[in-house]
Amino acid sequence: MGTSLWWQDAVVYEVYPRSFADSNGDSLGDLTGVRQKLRYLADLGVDAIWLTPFYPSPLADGGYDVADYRDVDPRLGTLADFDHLVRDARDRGIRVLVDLVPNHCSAEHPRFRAALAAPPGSQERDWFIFRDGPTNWHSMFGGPAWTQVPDGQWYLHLFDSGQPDWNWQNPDVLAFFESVIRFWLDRGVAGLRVDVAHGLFKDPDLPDLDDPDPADHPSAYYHRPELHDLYRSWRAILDSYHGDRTAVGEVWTEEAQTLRPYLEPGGLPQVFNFQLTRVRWDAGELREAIDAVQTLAGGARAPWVLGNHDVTRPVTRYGPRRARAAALLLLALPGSAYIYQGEELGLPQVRGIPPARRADPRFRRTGGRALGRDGCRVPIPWSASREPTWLPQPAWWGRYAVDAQRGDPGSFLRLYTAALAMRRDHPALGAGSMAWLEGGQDLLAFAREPGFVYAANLGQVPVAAPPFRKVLLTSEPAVRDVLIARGALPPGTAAWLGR
Ligand code: TEU
Repeated sequence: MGTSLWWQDAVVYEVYPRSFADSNGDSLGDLTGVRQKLRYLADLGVDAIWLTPFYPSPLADGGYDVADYRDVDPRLGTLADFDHLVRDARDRGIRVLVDLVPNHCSAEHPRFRAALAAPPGSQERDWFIFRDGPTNWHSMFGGPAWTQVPDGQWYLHLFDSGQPDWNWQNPDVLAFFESVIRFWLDRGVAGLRVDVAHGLFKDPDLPDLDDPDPADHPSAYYHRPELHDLYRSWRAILDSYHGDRTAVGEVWTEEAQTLRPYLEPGGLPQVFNFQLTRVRWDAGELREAIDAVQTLAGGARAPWVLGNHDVTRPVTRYGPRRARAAALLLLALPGSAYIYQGEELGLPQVRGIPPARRADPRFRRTGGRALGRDGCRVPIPWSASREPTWLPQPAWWGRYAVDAQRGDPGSFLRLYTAALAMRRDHPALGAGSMAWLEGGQDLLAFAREPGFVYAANLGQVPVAAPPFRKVLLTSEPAVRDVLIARGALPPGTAAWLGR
């Protein structure tokens, strides 16, 4: 479809390194573990991987509390291991993206330690947001967004108290992050995923809010207009490097419209659209959500996402059968798509993690009222013989093991692998356009040129599929015969059709 830049139709696989692959048996995944699984990722057929934070961190928030932006957590490896991973990935045609965490750092970061050691009003404190009294803002993880220090001042942390917010009004903070960005681009990464990209700048007046939980609406701390000059400057850095580097902002919004200013020309190359994580498996809701993205910018600039390390696993949200139909939707939509590790195995959310083993600050800060996100971060079952892992794998985890799924034509892994292979070959897939096809109210169907149709049955009884010449791929193997014999799609299934 005349795609010019690799990221416009890339399938990117999100790796949560501590929960991916453990190369040294210490029950924690590591960078060498990722490198040892590059063959798996190449066979699966992804174009790139995004590594969530692997930097030195006291793990107040799974590594999103960064103590050193330019190093590797010694438990996960070394910078040499990182370079080795990038090199071997390149040899397999896989690009590497790293996570940039600019809204906050770790309370153990040397700059924050220096701020604590310095008096109120000092230059050191000006790297963060210190005040004599708190506002009424709440932390995203529960409880207040401010913590008091011994001399009486308070510092802002939109997330955990171990994650102080940087002061983006301070030019030194800008310069610091430019150097961090260059550090990783110089090491050969293909791009950055920008954490809480709707955060960073706060209203300098730090006002109390009418609603102390404004969710992801524009507010005194989210979606500030100052962001866009910053992102234009980052875009210029990216563009100054060889090889079409990208950056994808993690921008959560209540309404798709709020994404608009991020998608103006010259800003970050991409921002996620989380539409598919926010709506039910309902033809009307999905169609509206997809249209909203298509009208704004399309999936090339606003990649599609079914799940990530922050949201309940798709299999648990939809049920396994519909999650397979959703996977075919994700990979048929125009533009780029992200797959979170384990989605290709159909892993469900793990509910029964013992409280003492839970690591998510949201669990801690809500006194256990919110279970938090550990349930989608349980390490990948590579084989049916379970190994000890930092978040415990349930007894039934082996059922989802990679080695078991490889030989099973009806497995999730085989479906994802087949879909990704077809997506590479089929001229209609990847970037481009789509046109809805009308059918009954339970049919979600669209055509892409040349000659491709996605059709899903979101209802409870069989529906007639749109006219087709050929069945390319079905969410369940048995659906092929039903389509050929009766032209019908059973409930909860989807197909890729040639016409
Ligand atoms: O998540 C961002 C995040 O949690 C918020 O955008 C939040 O979802 C929303 O505003 C609530 O309404 C990122 C990481 O993906 C997550 O794992 C981290 O915990 C978080 O940032 C803090 O770094």
